Amino acid sequence: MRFMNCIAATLAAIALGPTAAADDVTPPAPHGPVPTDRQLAWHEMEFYGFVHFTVNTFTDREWGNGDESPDVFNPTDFDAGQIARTARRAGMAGLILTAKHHDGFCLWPSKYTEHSVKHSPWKHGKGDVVREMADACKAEGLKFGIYLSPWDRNHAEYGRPAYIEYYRNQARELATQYGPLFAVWFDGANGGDGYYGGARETRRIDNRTYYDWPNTWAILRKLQPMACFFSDAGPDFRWVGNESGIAGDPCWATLDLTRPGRHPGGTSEGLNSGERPGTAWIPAECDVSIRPGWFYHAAEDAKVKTPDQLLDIYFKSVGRGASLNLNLPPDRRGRIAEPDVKSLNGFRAILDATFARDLARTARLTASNVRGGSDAYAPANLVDGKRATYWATDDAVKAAELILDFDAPATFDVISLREFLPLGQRIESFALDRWADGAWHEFARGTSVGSRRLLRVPAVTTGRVRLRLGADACPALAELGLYASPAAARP
Ligand code: FUL
Repeated sequence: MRFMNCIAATLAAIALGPTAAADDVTPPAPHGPVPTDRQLAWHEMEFYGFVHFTVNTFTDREWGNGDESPDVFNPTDFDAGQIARTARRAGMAGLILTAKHHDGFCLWPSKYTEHSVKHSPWKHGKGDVVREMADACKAEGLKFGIYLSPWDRNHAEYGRPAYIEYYRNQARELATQYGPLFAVWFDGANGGDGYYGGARETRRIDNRTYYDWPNTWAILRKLQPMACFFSDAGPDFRWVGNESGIAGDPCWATLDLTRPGRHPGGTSEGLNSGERPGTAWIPAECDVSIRPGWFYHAAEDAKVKTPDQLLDIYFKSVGRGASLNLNLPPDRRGRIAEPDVKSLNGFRAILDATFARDLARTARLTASNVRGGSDAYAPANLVDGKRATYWATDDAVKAAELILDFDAPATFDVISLREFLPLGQRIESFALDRWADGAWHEFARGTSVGSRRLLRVPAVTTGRVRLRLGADACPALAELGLYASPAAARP
């Protein structure tokens, strides 16, 4: 009771008292590992897609053996514009194309191999899927990225040093000929049986040493400084440890790089939840296909994820601070099939309706503490729609509260929180209460926030909401939003 009085007095003082005009109040010091500029740009994307397309689309397989004839690659109506448009309308910010999958077939006319589109019947060997996808993404305002499988079941030298040179040459081609890349995706499936130039044998490699990743990354960094590199262990973003699109709860953006086995293709321990405090900022990506397989199979037309399933994935990936990489596999025409488009449209319509109106913007906000009493760190920053401004407290204040007062009772069932990422992941716990019958009643709680935290709750109707934060270092919160999904809005 005494605690409540004290909080009430502080709130009143902040609400009434003059705020020190304090442009000179220093920002909080960063806490723990922090993101690079390229990671911040990637965080802003939140939702993008994979495009799995190659000979497998025509052989009805998930992994080609490497002995497929280029003759099989023959889309009847390839339409990169339709693929990019579908992605943009679904709300995606970019697409990552399988320029080369494990079978080694290249979707661009690489000068380092004959195993590519140049020997396919498609466009009489004059086509370039990577070029068309890169251009279509640009036209739709999407960023473009590539998947270049390290495992190559076609190449005669796979498993030997000469293959690494080949792989790097291909990476250079892709990094120099197709404009800016936002991501290069290095898959963890490596080594096994294959065609290998006719040897048809099993080749095992040591994931830790064979690829000499630091030097491949260095080559690509120079050519594409803003491209984020994916693997099980980063360096820029990490696998989330499953292919079902579900991040852990919590899902910290940090990893401990000193853990044994923490390298590309290494252990998946700790990837789902991240590791705190961790030694590096390596946030999670949830990769999942809209269908059971990564490649298109007509037999899966009736198994496309429903709008509700996609929504659930969205809340468990983007809503847990990870990004969502949703695979849209083109069919044999080279287009996104109708069932997938329909499901994406339904999913988007629900998201748009949910996030159309932020009720927090209609409330009066009062904080238990504002850093230096300065407007620069005031709670108004939570509802200005900007990730660059934030509410922060004084350094000594690691537990803080915020109250939202509404003129009339508001009904919502979705809560959105974002930390100010350049200062690191500081919040350890949060809880939300509603005011009813003269007391606070908790209706939601959680731990990690990071890039974004979305919570779905049974609809709450109240005139007052309280957010309580517990942090490792004074919190820096960039957004608080309250929304009503179409379900909550229904009487
Ligand atoms: C896996 C691959 O083996 C699958 O074929 C797919 O590309 C998926 C995204 O990554 O490791």
